[in-house]
Amino acid sequence: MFRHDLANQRGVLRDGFRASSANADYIVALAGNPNTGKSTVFNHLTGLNQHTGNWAGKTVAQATGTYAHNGKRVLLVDLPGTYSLLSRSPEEEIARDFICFADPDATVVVTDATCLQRHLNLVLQVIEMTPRVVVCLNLIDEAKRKGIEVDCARLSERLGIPVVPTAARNGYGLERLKDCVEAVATGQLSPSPLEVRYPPTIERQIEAIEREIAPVLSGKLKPRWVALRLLDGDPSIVKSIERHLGVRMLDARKKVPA
Ligand SMILES: Nc1nc2c(ncn2[C@@H]2O[C@H](COP(=O)(O)OP(=O)(O)OP(=O)(O)O)[C@@H](O)[C@H]2O)c(=O)[nH]1
Ligand SMILES: [Mg+2]
Repeated sequence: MFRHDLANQRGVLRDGFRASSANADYIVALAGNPNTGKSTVFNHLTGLNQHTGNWAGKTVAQATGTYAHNGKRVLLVDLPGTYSLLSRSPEEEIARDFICFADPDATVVVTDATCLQRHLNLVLQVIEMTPRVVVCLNLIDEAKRKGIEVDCARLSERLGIPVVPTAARNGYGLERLKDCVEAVATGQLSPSPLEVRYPPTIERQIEAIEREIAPVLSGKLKPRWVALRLLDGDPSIVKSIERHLGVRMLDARKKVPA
């Protein structure tokens, strides 16, 4: 069942990203490295029901569109193509902030089956933020042509999230992708993603920071993920948290161990 209360709470945040949930039952973000077939997936799913513009306050293009599935209306947001979510560029910051603060009901990460290893970096970064993730293993036709076989069941088991093989150019696998997205967005399926563990010295720092910031975040963001970004020395996450969640990070920031 769709979580109406949560939807209302998130409404304001989503409007800030020009992704109003007013006419949709749920919101789905489409992330992925450049040139993985995101727009092909997006066009196939949304057809002519698209709207293009710019992200609020940025010169980066934004495309949103809707599709209907099992009687529900889904708003799909095509995020800028990024290799990571470390906010080193406006594109990376938009993708990160949308997944974090617009709190989509599901995030699809489109990957290239012909060079999967390179794409898993982004998948791991997204599952550090949210468990509601589906991997779209695109270009499976190209992979087959090159003699590359991917064990999707094993990959899904290792990552702890659904993995759907697709060939978006001819529509292969996209019905199954919609089913998986719906299952994750509605909570019918609750993935438990792999948690990347770091060496003990880093884990101790993560725990110390988590303890300090958890009360400030009050359940709105995963403290572990924010702690990792603070350890990265990324000041933009503090600004984004203050802007989007309306909380003060200043005190927590002072206590971050050197
Ligand atoms: N063979 C094959 N080609 C595909 C598939 N999906 C997309 N393509 C092709 O891959 C190219 C890139 O696709 P796009 O959809 O533009 O990729 P994108 O991720 O939106 O790219 P950027 O927006 O530039 O990051 C296009 O030429 C597509 O036709 C697929 O499943 N199989
Ligand atoms: Mg594109």
